[in-house]
Amino acid sequence: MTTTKVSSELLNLIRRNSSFLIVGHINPEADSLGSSLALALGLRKMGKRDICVLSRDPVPENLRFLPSSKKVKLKPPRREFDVLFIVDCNDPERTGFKGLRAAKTAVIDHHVLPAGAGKSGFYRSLSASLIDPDAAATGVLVYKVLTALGIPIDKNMAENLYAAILVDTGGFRYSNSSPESLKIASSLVEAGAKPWDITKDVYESIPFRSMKLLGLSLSTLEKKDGVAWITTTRAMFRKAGATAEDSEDFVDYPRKVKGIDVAVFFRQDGMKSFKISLRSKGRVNVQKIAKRFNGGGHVAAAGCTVNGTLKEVQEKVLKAVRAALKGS
Ligand SMILES: [Mn+2]
Repeated sequence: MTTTKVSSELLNLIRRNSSFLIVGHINPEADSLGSSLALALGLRKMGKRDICVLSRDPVPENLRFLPSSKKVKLKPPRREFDVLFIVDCNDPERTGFKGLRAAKTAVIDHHVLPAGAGKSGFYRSLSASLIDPDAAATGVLVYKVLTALGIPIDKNMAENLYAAILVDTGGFRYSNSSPESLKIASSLVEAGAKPWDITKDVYESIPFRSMKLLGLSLSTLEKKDGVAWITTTRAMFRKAGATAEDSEDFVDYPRKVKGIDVAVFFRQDGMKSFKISLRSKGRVNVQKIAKRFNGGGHVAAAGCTVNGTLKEVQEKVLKAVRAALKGS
């Protein structure tokens, strides 16, 4: 059963059960972790004692400030839970785990369901769900669930939910910075979340090596026909003593260039292998471009891997981007 409103099925599922396994997606970010942790804290406040927050990948360094993030488990407990909550994704595969054990399953998420999902066995098997692609963050939905249950939002829940909404709205800059997400953020600040403290942890704690790598990469910036791009080579990673993780948000920089429609980031992973990140400012669907290279993603953010020399890869990818721009 899937709905975009907090349903009585979902509330009753929480009220009537006592053990909960909560899992987000692989490579978790603030929304996945903050939503999972806030939900766990809320359930605990209701008196539920058996709650486990699970993640396939460890909590990233810059999110270890999230209250109770130390309790995140990386291996599923052997026992069966009453309820499995899948959070900030809607495909069990995205959790990175196979065969998680629970009597009932529910999804809380704001991603678009895959085409034809309604007919699939997984969605039919759900006991309850809250799937609203119009929600700015899963944190918004968890806030609504906790509020509907009458749970007072404490400081620890507020910090987790504020971080979730902050990051998924790009620091309250993206078009999903709606009256609703701003109102909820405001009530989270009232509940004790400190915007500057959280901003410092999330945005102003870049490792030195990563900043050095950014400098090297930005020196490759080019712009042509509405496209801006930067490249990070293996030599740059070596020079900065950095790894792929340190270049996580680099595609945001060419996107900031005035007058461009598409930003591309070329990251060299192997001698002849490049990870490509694509961002659109709204005119082009970059997911379609990524799909041509067997990648995927969303309308405004997508990625793929392309093999070849840097020159070959850039020619191929930029040609596809230009074609998409012409067709738009
Ligand atoms: Mn999210």
